[in-house]
Amino acid sequence: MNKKYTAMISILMAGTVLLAGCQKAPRQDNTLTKPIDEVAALGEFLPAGAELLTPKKAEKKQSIYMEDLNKDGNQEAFLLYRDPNDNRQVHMMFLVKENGAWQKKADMETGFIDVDTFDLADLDGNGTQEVTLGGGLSDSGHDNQLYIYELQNGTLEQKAELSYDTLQISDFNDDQMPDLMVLSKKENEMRTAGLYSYAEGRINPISEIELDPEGTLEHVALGTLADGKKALFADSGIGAHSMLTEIIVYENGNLKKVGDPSDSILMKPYPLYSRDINGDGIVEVGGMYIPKGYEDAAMADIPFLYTYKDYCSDGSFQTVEERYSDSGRHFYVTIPTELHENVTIKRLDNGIHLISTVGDKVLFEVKWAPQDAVPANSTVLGTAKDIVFYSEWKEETKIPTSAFHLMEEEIN
Ligand SMILES: [Ca+2]
Ligand SMILES: [Ca+2]
Ligand SMILES: [Ca+2]
Ligand SMILES: [Ca+2]
Repeated sequence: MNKKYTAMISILMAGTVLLAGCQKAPRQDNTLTKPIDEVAALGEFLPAGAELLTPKKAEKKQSIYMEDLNKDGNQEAFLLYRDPNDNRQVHMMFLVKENGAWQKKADMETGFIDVDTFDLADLDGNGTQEVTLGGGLSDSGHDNQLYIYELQNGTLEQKAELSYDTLQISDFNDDQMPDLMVLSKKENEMRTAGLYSYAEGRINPISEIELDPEGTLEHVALGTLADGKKALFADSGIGAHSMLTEIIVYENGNLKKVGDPSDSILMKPYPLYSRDINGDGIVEVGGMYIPKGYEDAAMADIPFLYTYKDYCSDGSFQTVEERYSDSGRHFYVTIPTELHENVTIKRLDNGIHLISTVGDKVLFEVKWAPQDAVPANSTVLGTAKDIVFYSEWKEETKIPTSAFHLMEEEIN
C-alpha cells in the first residue's frame, strides 16, 4: 500500500467518523458499509487535502454515491468534496467504472460554499436517473442554487438550474414522478412556494403560491396530513419571536395553503417546529395556549402549554398531544387526552405543579435539585447532567410518572 493510498483512506475514514459524530441518532453510514477497497479506489482520485462533504439535507450521511444511473451495467460514482487549493469551493467529481476500474470523467467546480442537497432520481420517468445538486452561494442559508444533470453519451450534461431557499424532492401531484417543491425569496422580497416538474431537460412550473411576506423561513418538514395527503410544513419566524406555520399541498392542479393562518396553532407567540412527534408519518403542527390564570401575565411569564395537532386538507384539525414543556430545564410532561385544555401550571421554588382547572387538584409534581439535595423518600423522575427531577407527591393522580420525559429522549 503506497503512502498516498494510505493517506486517502485516512482522509475518507476521518471524514466519515466526523460526520457520524455530529448526528443525534445512530444512523447507518453508507460510506462505511461500502467495500473499503471501493472507497479507497475512489479516494485515489481526490486531490491532496480534499475534505469530503455531506449534503446538509441528506437522510443518509454520505459523500460518495455509487449507482448505475443509466442501467448499462457500469456503475457511476459521485464524490462531493471541498478543495482547499481552489478557494475551498465545492467540487463534484464524476467517475464511471469501466472494465472493473474507475475512470474519472469530470471534476466540476460548483461555485458552492457548501452542499445543501444531492439526489439521484428519475425525475422525468425515462428510466435514467438525473443528478440533482443544490448548494449555497452565500452563508445566509437562503441563497441556494440547484443544478440538474443528465448522463448523455457518457458525459454529465448540466440541463437546468433554479435558485431556491429550500428544496424538497417528492411526488406531490401523484403522477408517480418526483417533483421539486421549492421555497424561495424573490427579488421583490416576495416569498413563494413553487412546484416544478422536470421533463425534456427543463424545469417546468406546475403551480406557485405566495407565502407570508413578513416571515423568515426557519424550518421545513415534509410529511402527510391526517387524510394522507402529502404536504410541506414551513415554519417561519414573524416579528420579534412569533412563528407562522404554512402547510402547502397540491390539490386540483394548484398549490394551496391549509388552515386559518390566524388560529393559535398555525400562528404562535414563540417558535415551535412542525414535526412527526409519534412517528406515524403525519406531521404534527405545534401550537401553544395560555393556561388558566395567566391571561393577564406578561408574555415572558406565561408557562404556555403546547398542543400538537394533525391537520386535514380541509383545514380541520385534531389534538394528538398536549404537553407542559420546560425548554430551559429540558423536560416535558405529556398530558392525558381526558385532561386536554383542563390543566394549568403553578410555579414552586425549584419546581412546578400541574393543576386541574376543574377542582384545583394537583395532577403532577416536578421538583429539581442537585443529586445530594433530593429528599430520601421522593420518586426520581429523571436525571440530567447535574440536576435530578423528582416528585414528593404521594397521592395517585390522573397523570402517571411515565408522563415525565427528558428532552434528550426525543429524536428530532
Ligand atoms: Ca451506468
Ligand atoms: Ca430521467
Ligand atoms: Ca409528481
Ligand atoms: Ca404524527
